[in-house]
Amino acid sequence: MEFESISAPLNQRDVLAQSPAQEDGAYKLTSPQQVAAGLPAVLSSLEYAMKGPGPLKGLALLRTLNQKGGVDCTSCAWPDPEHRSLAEFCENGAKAVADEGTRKRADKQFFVRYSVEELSRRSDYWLNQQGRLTEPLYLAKDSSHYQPIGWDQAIQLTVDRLKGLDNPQQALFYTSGRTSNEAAFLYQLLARRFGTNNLPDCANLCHESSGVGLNDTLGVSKGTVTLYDFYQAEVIVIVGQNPGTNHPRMLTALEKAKKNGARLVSINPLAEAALVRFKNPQDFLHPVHGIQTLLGSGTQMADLHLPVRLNGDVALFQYVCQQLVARGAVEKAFVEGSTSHFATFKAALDREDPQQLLDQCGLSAQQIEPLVDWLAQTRRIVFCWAMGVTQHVNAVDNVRAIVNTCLLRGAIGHPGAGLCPVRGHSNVQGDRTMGITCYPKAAFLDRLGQHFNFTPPRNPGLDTVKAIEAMLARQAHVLVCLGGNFLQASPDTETTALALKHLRLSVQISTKLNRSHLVTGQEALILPCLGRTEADNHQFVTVENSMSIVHSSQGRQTPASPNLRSEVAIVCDLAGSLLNTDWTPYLHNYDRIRSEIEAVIPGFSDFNRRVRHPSGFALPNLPRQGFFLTGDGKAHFSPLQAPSHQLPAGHYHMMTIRSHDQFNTTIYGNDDRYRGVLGKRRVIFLNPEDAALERLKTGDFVDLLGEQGRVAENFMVVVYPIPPGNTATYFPESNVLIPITQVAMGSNTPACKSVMIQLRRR
Ligand SMILES: Nc1nc2c(c(=O)[nH]1)N[C@H]1C(S)=C(S)[C@@H](COP(=O)(O)OP(=O)(O)OC[C@H]3O[C@@H](n4cnc5c(=O)[nH]c(N)nc54)[C@H](O)[C@@H]3O)O[C@H]1N2
Ligand SMILES: Nc1nc2c(c(=O)[nH]1)N[C@H]1C(S)=C(S)[C@@H](COP(=O)(O)OP(=O)(O)OC[C@H]3O[C@@H](n4cnc5c(=O)[nH]c(N)nc54)[C@H](O)[C@@H]3O)O[C@H]1N2
Ligand SMILES: [Mo]
Repeated sequence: MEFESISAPLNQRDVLAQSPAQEDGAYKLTSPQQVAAGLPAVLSSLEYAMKGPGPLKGLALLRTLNQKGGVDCTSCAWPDPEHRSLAEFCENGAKAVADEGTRKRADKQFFVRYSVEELSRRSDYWLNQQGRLTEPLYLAKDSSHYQPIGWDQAIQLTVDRLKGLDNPQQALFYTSGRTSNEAAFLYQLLARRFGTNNLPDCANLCHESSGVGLNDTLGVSKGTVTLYDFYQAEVIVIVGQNPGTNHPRMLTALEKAKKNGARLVSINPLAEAALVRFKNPQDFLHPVHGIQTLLGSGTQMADLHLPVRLNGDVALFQYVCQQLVARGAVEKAFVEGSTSHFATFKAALDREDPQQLLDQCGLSAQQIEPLVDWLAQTRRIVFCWAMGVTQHVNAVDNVRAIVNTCLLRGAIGHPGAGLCPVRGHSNVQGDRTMGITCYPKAAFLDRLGQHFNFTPPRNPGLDTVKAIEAMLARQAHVLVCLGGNFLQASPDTETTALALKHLRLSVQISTKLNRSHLVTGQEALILPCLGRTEADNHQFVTVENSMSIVHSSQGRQTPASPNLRSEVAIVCDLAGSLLNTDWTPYLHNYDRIRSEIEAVIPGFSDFNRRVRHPSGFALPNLPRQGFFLTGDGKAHFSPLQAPSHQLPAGHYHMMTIRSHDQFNTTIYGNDDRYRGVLGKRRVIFLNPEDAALERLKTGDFVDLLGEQGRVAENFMVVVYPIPPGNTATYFPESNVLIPITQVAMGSNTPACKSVMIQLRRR
């Protein structure tokens, strides 16, 4: 290659790793909303669809979203119902496709105009607003600007740098969860044939704790319910999840469950709007219900809200289990026949002092009593959870505590019951099924090696946190990212930025500009790819939703630029020169990739025929039928001890959460309508008593001080109903405060929901 080879120690570009702390523009505060969705959601969907792609394309995009034979929504992994509405999308799904379908372009001229340093001084919101990437781009060592590069050269440069490594363990292959099954399968094969299991992914930052907790106890790392179970359930417990913003279509299922008589319980430090009341936007399409919905006050959602203190969930569930045991509500036949380790669990439970458990979770016995009553009355219970459970130091114990409660009531293995970790990214579960993991099971590697006639690496690879540590220690030199925004999704922003700057080469396969394109290795490449809504040479791809249904997704929009390639094509091109193999037959016919998947991964028999069924097909799920894949074939109870949280005076626990106008690190807008904060993201939600103690009021400004000198500057105080001692900020602005060493035991997921901070008035 003509590009010079690299030896210099660190990329010295003066780039900002964080979105600038100065936010301009007016802001407005309203009281937190009680009703989610409704007319404002419909109007917001239309506004985004019109504004980004324009009216015609906007409506065309919405029309095919989540329809049979259409496009799988790129927002969340919530499943599609069998009978679909004409508008089977939500406000945030509309934002996601509008964002991808935007008319704006960050093209060649754009990158001539702005240096990387200048771009880094713009906000994350502004970066995303610049539109779709159109050409492959190269940032040479010590140069200030990206420059266009041909596809062949870009691929060759990546391959040269990979081949130049001392050993394959110095390469990292990250995946975000939007990648199709087909691209994911080939990508992990590429990494393993190259010789490494270094396949960190966004699930390491997300539901890894669920995977570990469920695998330990049930022998599978996925949930056990289908949508049908929601409709049959008598109690649905939603822990640490904000579905109104992050899984809005779940509300339709919850509404139906409520109509069928289910009781909903929300366990959450915040009274999130959608769990209070909901107006189904799909009802607006109905001639009679439309008017009723418009005029009415919506469906009451949670029958009980338990404002648990941050990370008080183990204490709460231990208390609930004690109460169930005391009432004789243990489902004896199930516990004796289908579970093991009950005695050790019970012994640990007996050691817990009930009053201390109540103190730890910050709730009274009276508050919790209805939950115990309802759980004691039925075995048709569904437990749902998301990031409020999985992003704590003891997150795996959180999951085990939920499983214990579920097993005690025998709430698994029959309709209307089970465990439901609600996945985030639309194909994060599918990517894992395809082998995107740094901890592959031996049986999977055996089949992969046999089928493709090679010896896969057996040593475990690096997860996302370990990958950052390896970059810091200069033990990893090339990072390839299939989607995502590695810098802003990871904790400890400045540390992660330093790690990235140690790289020789960083390669981002992306649709839109983000900060990971600016804080790079000495050399960097941007390889622009098709989005899921765009036509890919008449091919369809497949995805797996949160309930293990595999189905097709086919984009039909004209690609944002003629110079984009599909993710599959990019992986095939890389394989061509890296492995000296010809993968073009895969590229020309994705059925061939699916045949390989069928040969390697159980549950995919007759894949190409079955996936052509308009609703797709369900992967086998034995725990759902009451068969557990643990060593002894039983579901395991876990002995637990609730953690205690003694914070030094003047310290607070901070959770980092999503606003209503973002998808992870993609900021669509600066509003969080449901929580009543408009036009501002650098805010900290503070309990009224704590605010009084600190002599702070809404509108005051503070700096947030983390451990070991970490600082996030210039946050506006919003006094808010949140438990005392707890605070909340939006991710990724406050990621700088999360120590890279603060991770969940057992899953190594960054503990983004209990960061210790102090406040400093400005
Ligand atoms: N529009 C939109 N949709 C999305 C995303 C997005 O960013 N935008 N992201 C996608 C992804 S990748 C994911 S993983 C999901 C995330 O979906 P969520 O998990 O709903 O996302 P968070 O905003 O992190 O919200 C966490 C919730 O847990 C609560 N919580 C925090 N700590 C605790 C605790 O200790 N105990 C309890 N009981 N509750 C707690 C918070 O108050 C908050 O309501 O959403 C997916 N869908
Ligand atoms: N503090 C804190 N940090 C967190 C979290 C938190 O709650 N708090 N949540 C964590 C969670 S749950 C997750 S899942 C991670 C998310 O981590 P990631 O998945 O790495 O991040 P995203 O923001 O989803 O990635 C957005 C980028 O993906 C690219 N992209 C979008 N669509 C496509 C596509 O179709 N193909 C390709 N190749 N690229 C595409 C765009 O360039 C866009 O800028 O963040 C984690 N980080
Ligand atoms: Mo996620």
